Amino acid sequence: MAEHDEDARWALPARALSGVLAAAVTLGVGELVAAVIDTSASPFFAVGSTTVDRSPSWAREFAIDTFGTNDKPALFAGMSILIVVLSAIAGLVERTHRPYGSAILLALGVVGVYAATSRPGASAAYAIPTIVGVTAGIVVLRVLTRRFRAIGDAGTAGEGMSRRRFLVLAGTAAAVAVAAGAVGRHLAETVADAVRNRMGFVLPTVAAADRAPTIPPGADVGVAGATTFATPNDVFYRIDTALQVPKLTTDEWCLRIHGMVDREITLRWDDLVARTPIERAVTLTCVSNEVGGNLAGNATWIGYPMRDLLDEVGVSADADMLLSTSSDGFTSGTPLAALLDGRDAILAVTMNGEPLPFEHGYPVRQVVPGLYGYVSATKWVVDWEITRFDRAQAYWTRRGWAEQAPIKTASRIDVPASFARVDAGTVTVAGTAWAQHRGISRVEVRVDDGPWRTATLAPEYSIDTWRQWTWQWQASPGTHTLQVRATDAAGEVQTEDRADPIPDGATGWHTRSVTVG
Ligand SMILES: Nc1nc2c(c(=O)[nH]1)N[C@H]1C(S)=C(S)[C@@H](COP(=O)(O)O)O[C@H]1N2
Ligand SMILES: [Mo]
Repeated sequence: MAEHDEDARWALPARALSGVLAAAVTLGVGELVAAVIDTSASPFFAVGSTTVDRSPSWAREFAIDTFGTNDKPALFAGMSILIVVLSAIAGLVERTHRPYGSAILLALGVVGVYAATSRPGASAAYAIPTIVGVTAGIVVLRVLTRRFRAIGDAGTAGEGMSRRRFLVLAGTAAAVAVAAGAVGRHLAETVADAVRNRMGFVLPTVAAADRAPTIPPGADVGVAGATTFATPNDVFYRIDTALQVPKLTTDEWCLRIHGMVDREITLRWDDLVARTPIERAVTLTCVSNEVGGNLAGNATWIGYPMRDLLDEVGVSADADMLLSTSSDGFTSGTPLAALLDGRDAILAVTMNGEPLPFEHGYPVRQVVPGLYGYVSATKWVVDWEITRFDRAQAYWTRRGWAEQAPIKTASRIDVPASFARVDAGTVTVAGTAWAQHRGISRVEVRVDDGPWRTATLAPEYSIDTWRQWTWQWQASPGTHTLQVRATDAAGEVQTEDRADPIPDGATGWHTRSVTVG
C-alpha cells in the first residue's frame, strides 16, 4: 500500500510533464514542417502574429509602455506560460478522463489552424504544420499517460509501464521536440536565399549632385551620452508587427502599383534600380514615442523618389491616399499631397551605406520626411494602391490611430542622465530636438521653472533631420528640475500640453530631475 501511495505521488508531476512534452513536440514538429511549407505557417508564430494583429490599441500601448522594444519577448513569454499551464492540465486530465486531455491539445490545434490560415497570403497548406504537430503531440500524450505499473509488479507483463520506461519515453519526446524545433527555427531564420541575396547586393551609384551633404563635424556635440547625429543600424529603433522578419530576395520582390491610376504597372527589381537614385539623411520617428522617449533614429538612405513613380502611373485627381502594403500584410496610408509636394520621399534600398537590414525592410522600404512611421515608412513594401482616405483604412487607423500624422515638434534631454548626480559648477546639458520637414530654429532650457535660457544649436543639417543642442548650466547644490522645449522654423513653440501617443503622437515638455552634490 505504501508503495502504491509513493507511486501516485510520483504520478502527478509525471502526468503534468507528459502534457508539457506533448505540447513541446507539437510546437517543435510544427516549426519543422512550417520551415518546409512557409515560415509564417508556424503554429506558435501564427498565433502570436494573430494576437498582435487582433489586440486592441490599449493592449498595444500597454505592451509598448511596459516592455518597450521587448514587447515581442514579453508576448512569447506570455504565450509559453499559457501553453505550459494548459498542456500540464491536459496531461493530468488525459490519465483520469481520457480523452479530454487530447481534446485540449486538439482545441489548441484548432486555434493554431485558424491563426495560420488567416495569415496574409495563407493557403490551405498553412494548416499542415499545426495538424502534423498536434497529431504527433497527441500520440506522445497517449503513450506517456499510460498507466504506471505498481512497484513490485515488475514481473507481470503488459500491465502498464515502469518508471524507467516512462523516463526513456519522456526523454525521447523531449529530444524530438528540441531537435525538430531547433532545425525548423534554423531553416526559417537563415532563409539562406535571402541572406545570400543581401550579401551580393550592389550599392547603387549616386550622382555627385544627388548625394547627401557630408555631415559637418559640429552636427555631433561631442558630449558623452548625447544622441549622435547618425544612428548606427544596429542600435536604430525597430517597430513593426512582424514576429518573423520577412526575408525576400530582390528577385522575389516586386511592387504592384494599381487603383486610381492611368496605367497600372508592376515594378521589378531591375526596373527599380534602372532609375536615378538620390541619397538623403532623414530622421524617422514612431508615433508611440513618449515624451523623452527614444523611438527615433537618423540614417542616410539611398532610394528612388516616390514622386517619379506616381507621375509615371498617372494619379487620378480624385485620389488622396497611397495605401502601401508590406509582404506580411501591414498597411499604411500616406497622403498623396505629402508625396507630391517636393519633399524627398523615397523607396529606400540602403541604410547608412549598407543594404537595408532585414529588420529595417530589405530589400525595399519607404522613407518619407515629416510623417510618423505608421503612416509612411512601410518596410518590405510590395503593393501600392492609389485610393482615397474615405475608401480605405490602414493597419493602425483601423485600430484607433489618426489618419493624418505629421511628426510633432519634440525635444529631449539626454545628458545628465535620469536621476544623475553631478558636481556643482558648470554642467553641460545636452540633447536633441526634431520637427521634421519644418526644421528646428531654437531650443530653450529652464531650471526649476525659472526663466527659459537659449541653448546652443548644432549646425542645421537639413529640415528633415534632428538637431542636437547643448547648454552650460551653472549648477548649485540641491535637487533641480531641468526642462526643455523647442521651436520649429515657423516660430511655433512646442506645446506644454501633455498628450498620450494615441491617436497622433505625444506632446509635452521633457522634464528631468538632477541632483547636484
Ligand atoms: N511592414 C511594416 N512596415 C512598417 C511597420 C510595420 O509594422 N510593418 N511599422 C511602421 C512603424 S509604426 C514605424 S515607427 C517604422 C519604424 O521603422 P524602423 O523599424 O526601421 O525604425 O516602420 C513602419 N513600417
Ligand atoms: Mo511607429
